[in-house]
Amino acid sequence: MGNRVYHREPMDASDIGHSGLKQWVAGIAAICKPDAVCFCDGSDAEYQRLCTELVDTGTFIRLNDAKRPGSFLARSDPDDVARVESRTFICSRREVDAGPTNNWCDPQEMHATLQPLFEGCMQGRTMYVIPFCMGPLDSPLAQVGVEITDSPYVVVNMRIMARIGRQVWDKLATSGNFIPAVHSVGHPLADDEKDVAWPCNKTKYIVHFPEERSIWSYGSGYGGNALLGKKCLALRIASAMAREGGWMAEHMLILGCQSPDGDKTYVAAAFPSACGKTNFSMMIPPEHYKGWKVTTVGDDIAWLKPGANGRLYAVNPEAGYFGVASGTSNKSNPNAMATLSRNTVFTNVALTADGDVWWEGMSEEPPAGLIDWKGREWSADLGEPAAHPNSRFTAPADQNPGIDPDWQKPEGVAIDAIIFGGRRPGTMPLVYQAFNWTHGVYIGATVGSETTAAAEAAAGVVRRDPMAMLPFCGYNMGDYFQHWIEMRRHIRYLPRIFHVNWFRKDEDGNFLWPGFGENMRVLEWIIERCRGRIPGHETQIGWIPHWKDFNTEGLQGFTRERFNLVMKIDPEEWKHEIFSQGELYLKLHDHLPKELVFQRELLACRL
Ligand code: O2Y
Ligand code: MN
Repeated sequence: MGNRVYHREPMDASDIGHSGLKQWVAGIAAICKPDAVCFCDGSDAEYQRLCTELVDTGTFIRLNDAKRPGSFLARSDPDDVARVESRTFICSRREVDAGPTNNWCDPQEMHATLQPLFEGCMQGRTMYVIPFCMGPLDSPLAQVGVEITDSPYVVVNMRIMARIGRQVWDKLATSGNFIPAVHSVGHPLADDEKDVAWPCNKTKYIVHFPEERSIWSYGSGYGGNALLGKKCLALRIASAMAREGGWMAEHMLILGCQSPDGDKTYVAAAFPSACGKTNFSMMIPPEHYKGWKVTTVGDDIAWLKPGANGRLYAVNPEAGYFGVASGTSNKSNPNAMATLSRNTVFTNVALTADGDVWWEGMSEEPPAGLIDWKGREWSADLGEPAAHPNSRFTAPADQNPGIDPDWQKPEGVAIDAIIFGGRRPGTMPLVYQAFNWTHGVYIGATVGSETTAAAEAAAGVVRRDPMAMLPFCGYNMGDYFQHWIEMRRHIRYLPRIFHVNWFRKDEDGNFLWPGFGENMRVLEWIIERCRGRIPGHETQIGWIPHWKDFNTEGLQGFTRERFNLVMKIDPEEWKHEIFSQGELYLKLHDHLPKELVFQRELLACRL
């Protein structure tokens, strides 16, 4: 193929005994025509070398080692700052299998579209081959992928986000299955052409072939578009695999909660993006919760599978956090702040005069002398935030002081509760419990979040995001609901299902619930319900807490009147809610399970 293969201790191409994989790599190299091919060993030496290269080429700024050891700042192209849903495709053979909520294209047509884009796209660059494992290496749920990329930024981030390198080469051995994932920033370099700090292309494609089980991504170097183990594999491809294999790939955090009696309960929770998932997964109970402890298994994705004992087990397929920096502070999430105190890659945050990082919400006052995410001297007069609102930290999960001791247990942790939630200024009480599994599926399927002024859509509109999976389900959403309903037959001890809403407002637009660590009070009620230790109050929409069973100790100003407001069920608001669900139901009508149609009818009758 005429490409130079780096011979670097301890890994080179001759170490790879997997002939199918080698053939695939050679084929991709023949198309993309990189200057060199590097098989990643995942070692610390390799990581350090790549970070130094990224500093030398201007992609990374090394942060002050005394303040932020082993950490770097990257600034992306201003046009490459987030996942691009409009350029994300599910290319199943039949359009109906992608469903009306995904962008679909015929697989052959899409391959024909991608082929010329990938032709020679890595010229002047090194092509990295990253073997990665989603899930603990020895887990029966683990899935191996191999990402080919021309972005050293991606290699460095993948090393934090997944288990990569020699351990995965060993797992693959000579013939192991893997999910091929090809990524290019789409910015070939002509002879002597100088590279830019953040190469990318205006043309972008993030493409999934669920039947082939492959991923192709072109034109973006950012987050979910480029770190292909995360949303692409662990959600879109995995959700299609899970449907066939009788398990579930969900956009859920997993946390453990230990009460003073030593009992531990694990819960999984799905909230749409920007509803505080990372904060909830790393919550620290308030002062008076002596003896209570919350631990993190995962902050974003859960793979769930029924165990032989009839319980539902969950693993976090990831090994790091790609968290939103903006808004993260010692008040909102002290464990996240500790996690990102070292060995962290920051993207699109502001740089302080002393070589540290800052973002809106980290402190009340911005420090003097900030350089913003675009590399400009920042002042409030610019009228723009210093950090991009979607600025990110990539940090290793094992640096989280609240990491759960069993977060890497191969079989996962047994889940007792599933929580759905959204950002709802009205209608939705602080917490309620589904009557049963099918009712819970209906609650999850109708999850919505009200759009904020920052979102593209008009503020105040409820955007439906079923199970928080709308951008991440690799097949027809109606079939996905059916899969949820069918899982009931495979789980003997079904988790209880709840809905929470931290965002309810009073008539003056003030939040009724303080949020953050106080969410522990809601979690306590949920856990006590799962353990069957307290009665619920039956309402038209589900079970809600009795005032006497809801722990308000030490919660200043939270009177019974306020409790009644935050738990209020207003039949008029609910009629509107049922009506507004109609849009989603209509969109999915031909694959919508009858059970969900009946659940909506039943709710209407109860109201
Ligand atoms: O904007 C991106 O590329 C990342 S989106 C993301 C990243 C981490 C966790 N969750 C999300 C999400 O959108 O749900
Ligand atoms: Mn997410």
